Amino acid sequence: MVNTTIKTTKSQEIFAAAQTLMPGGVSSPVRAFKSVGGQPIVFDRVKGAYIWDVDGNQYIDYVGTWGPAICGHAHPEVIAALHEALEKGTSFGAPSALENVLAEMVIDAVPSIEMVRFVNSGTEACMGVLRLMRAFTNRDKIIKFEGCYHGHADTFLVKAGSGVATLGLPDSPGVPKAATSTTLTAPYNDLESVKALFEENRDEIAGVILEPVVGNAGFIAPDAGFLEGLRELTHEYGALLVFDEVMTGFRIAYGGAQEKFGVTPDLTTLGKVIGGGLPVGAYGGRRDIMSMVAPAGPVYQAGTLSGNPLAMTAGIKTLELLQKPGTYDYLERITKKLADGLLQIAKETGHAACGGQISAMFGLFFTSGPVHNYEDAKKSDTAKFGRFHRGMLERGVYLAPSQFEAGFTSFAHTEEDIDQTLAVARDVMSSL
Ligand code: KE4
Repeated sequence: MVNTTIKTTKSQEIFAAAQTLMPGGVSSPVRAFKSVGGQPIVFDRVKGAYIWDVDGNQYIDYVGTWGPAICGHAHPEVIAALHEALEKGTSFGAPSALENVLAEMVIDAVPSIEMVRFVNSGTEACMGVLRLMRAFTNRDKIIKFEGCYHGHADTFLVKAGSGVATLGLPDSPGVPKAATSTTLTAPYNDLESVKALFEENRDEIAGVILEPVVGNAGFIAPDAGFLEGLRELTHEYGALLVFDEVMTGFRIAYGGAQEKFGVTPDLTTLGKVIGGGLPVGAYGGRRDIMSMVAPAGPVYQAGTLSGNPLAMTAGIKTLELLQKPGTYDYLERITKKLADGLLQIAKETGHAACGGQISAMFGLFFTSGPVHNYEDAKKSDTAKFGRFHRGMLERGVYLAPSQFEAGFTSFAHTEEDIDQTLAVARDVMSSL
């Protein structure tokens, strides 16, 4: 057993102070390590596939600031582009050519998007798309799936994933019944339950919103025919199909899960990767729908820092880097090696486990599975996952601090990083 007591004195000091200043000591709940136990490490700096904490410990990073760092952290070309942009100011609050550039790149890349609106987070993107789908159809109800997370706007905080699942929050206090009375939920991968909801709420459902590959209940892939089935059902009942690709956009493929699976929704939300690590979200889709957004149409949505030049610059450079030939083949190859390796090691060390990967997104559950939905995911041994997480952390591998999150690779991760990660995993799983 490698010496597993890493020095985290400074992290502990800083986090203790943080807890007196900010709720839970964090700016976002999942960072608090509540479900995996132990204290979070405090980052000092990141570069490529690596993190250094304030005590000088180095880690191989599989969170990648929750998705944006798909080119590796602080990519030199992104940093250089930002330095140049900084000289021209940090925010305009007015049109800039940079917005045209990133908008064209997004429109060219994502099959469903003919027009796009930039906002500052995935939550904002999902809020905007919710209002728009209701305005376009003149219907109020929506269908979401248990375990899927679409940001923290009231309407979506129903059986949500990510931090809500992590903290076991059934539904957050402070959300009025009126805000969620129009939110219908179904188990992921269950077309029959969706059809039943449409039958029971005929002509009242504005649309169906989902993560086309789930990352917020742990990693759950769509069953064959699920996405196609939703496309048919929404057409049949005059409802819209919305892919929340905040996590999967430009990660599952350059054109997102909708390109990978060949199913085109009516509207798409984006975030994370398109900001290259700076705050950017977006929603976009059919021109006839997007033309309803103010000031072109009556659906109001606004934002002081939306489309700001720094975030646009980081997004543009990140997408340019992702356009390099072979990028997604590389991501698929190293991530498959990692995911397959973890499952093989779990088997060899006697742990029931299942999981998988698609492109640069992967996940592992400690249950024999299979995991098709959130109920299945909740049957996994989350306590064992917590011990696994801590063991990996103490040996220099930083995994998402929750069973109900996905793992992310980048094209900064090398074969050696994967081999090192698997060697550490074997050590940890042998002693779980
Ligand atoms: P943000 O508001 O956090 O930028 O995006 C919300 C969101 C919307 N849709 C999907 C599919 C998402 O995954 C997210 C945010 N993802 C979480 C991680 N699972 C962000 C991490 C956090 O909450 O701190």
